[in-house]
Amino acid sequence: MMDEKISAVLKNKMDDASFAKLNALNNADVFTFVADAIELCTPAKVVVCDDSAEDIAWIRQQAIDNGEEVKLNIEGHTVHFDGYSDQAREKGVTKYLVPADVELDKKLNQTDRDEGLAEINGFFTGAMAGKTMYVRFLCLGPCNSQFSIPCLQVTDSAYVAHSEDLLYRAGYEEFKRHSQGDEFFKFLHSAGRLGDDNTSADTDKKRVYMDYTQNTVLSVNTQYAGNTVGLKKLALRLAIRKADREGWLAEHMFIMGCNGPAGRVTYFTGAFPSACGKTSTAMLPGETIVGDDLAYFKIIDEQVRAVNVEDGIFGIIADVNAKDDPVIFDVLKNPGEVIFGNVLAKDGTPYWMGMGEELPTEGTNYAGDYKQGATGPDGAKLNPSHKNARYTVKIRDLANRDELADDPNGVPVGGVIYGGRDSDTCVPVQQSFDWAHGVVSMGASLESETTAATIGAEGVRKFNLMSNMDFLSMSLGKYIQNNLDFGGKAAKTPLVFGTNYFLKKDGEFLNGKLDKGIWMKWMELRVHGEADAITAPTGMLPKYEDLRDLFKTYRDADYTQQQYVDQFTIRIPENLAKLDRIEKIYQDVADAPAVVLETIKAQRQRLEELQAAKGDYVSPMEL
Ligand code: SPV
Ligand code: MN
Repeated sequence: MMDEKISAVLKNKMDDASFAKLNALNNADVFTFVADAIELCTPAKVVVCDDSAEDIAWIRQQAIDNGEEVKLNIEGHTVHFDGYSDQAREKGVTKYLVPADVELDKKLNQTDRDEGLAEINGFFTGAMAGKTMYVRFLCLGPCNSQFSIPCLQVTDSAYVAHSEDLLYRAGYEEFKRHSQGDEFFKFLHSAGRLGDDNTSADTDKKRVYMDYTQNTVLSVNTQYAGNTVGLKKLALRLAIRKADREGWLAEHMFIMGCNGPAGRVTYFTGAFPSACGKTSTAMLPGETIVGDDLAYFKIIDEQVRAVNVEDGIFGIIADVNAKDDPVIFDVLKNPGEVIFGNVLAKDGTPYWMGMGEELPTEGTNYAGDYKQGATGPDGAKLNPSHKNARYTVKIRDLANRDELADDPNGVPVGGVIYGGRDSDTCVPVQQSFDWAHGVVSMGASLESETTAATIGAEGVRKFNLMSNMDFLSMSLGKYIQNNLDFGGKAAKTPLVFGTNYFLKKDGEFLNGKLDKGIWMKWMELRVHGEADAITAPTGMLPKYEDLRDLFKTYRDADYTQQQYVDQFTIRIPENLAKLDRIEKIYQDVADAPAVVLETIKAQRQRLEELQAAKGDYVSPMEL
């Protein structure tokens, strides 16, 4: 039975149908969260949606009717704009709310819980005046599985709610499967006061606060999906803590199937910082996609298995073109449900940089009206589309969706890949010596040159632990230890690989965009012990002959020994400098597992020995 006071708050703002949907869940925690949100944000009305096609279509129409999305010419396509100063995740205002008696790792952005709540609740007060509050139920991971985490999203943005329909599995029925008191995640979001252009007007008061003690995330005065779509990076932070409590892993990783010889499919997961080729690896032509951004891992029957947390893709659109990314390009050019975000729109057609077509010199973009050569409010030269412009689609609209993408037990993981944007240090692909060497020297040593996916300067080399640094919600040492331990729990530990798609020589990239498909084929063979490798100080390298044959078979390309030597030369000074940087970081992590510094030390020793014997730059042919 619902508490009378709560029932009165709810009934006051919603019609009988909405109230009945909420009431049927018989979950006091849900009732309380929604009632508290109503009292705080004072919306004009509240609509509760279930999993029905009717409710989902209604949400999409709301986004169009209220101007958050505008229809484009192709059936099912819309465009959405975030404000000029709301184009990426904003780390500076994204914080954990930490109770007074708790110490959270000092590398994590945090604030006192009581102070943070007081501040953000101030911003939420009356934030939905005159607006509709949408109450949505979704599910992280496949429904009705041991991976499922039910989620409650309350938002005043139909765009956010619509995005979630594309990106996640519907979860109203999932809530019914759970009982009162079961853990679920909850998200309260308000875009806040809107300007004439329908974007958040008070972005100086943008805040994203994680109240992990309550499994709650609060987000206000922002629309950009990375700050607002609760189930994406906001939930990841909660999931990392839940995984820690329960002995599994929540990672910032894609999952894809690679086709091996004789119809074999081998699954890989991969962690890459934003805008480093993660999504394009996940959707490589000729292979199959399970997910492109978030993965949960559990041991089932002694096997490492992973599920896609999501059901759609919020992908970077810049440089997506017919030649390099044919699978997604096809989706973006044909009827079906797509939200284009922060692109250039002209006469009902979306355009973006690097699409392989000439762009109009004017239109509407992330700054409003756009004309070539114009500058933004801060004086910066405008791009036609934002570098972090995005598309949102359902994975099932991709031609190569893997047939196990919805399997409640996930897919078996053959290999784990760590890759960053690195112009001068790491070889394009190598395998670690074992799980711990991979977790430490590849995952826990991941660095990447910054991109437009977060606000700040681009091209600066940044440490990014397992590409999960932005989302880490517990101590670095414990998180690494959890990863180390996890591998040991399975009968067969996945192999670990490091990739680098961005290696340069004399200022030029050494690899083409589709070369990653060849690295994938090599890794697939390694998982089954069907390709040899050369032992280098940093890991095991492919042999020239194997790559040559793979390039010939899959690309009909002649891969020369010179290309191989340029790409796979061990650059010892750069590798040593990287070890110095990483070592310095871990010397400052009090609970870093001992194996971290030991692994760094051993790697340095191997590099120095090789340097003494053969000089600074050692060709793989000399190993
Ligand atoms: C990323 O930046 O890693 C993304 C997009 O996947 S966001 O939702 O902004 O996190
Ligand atoms: Mn991501």
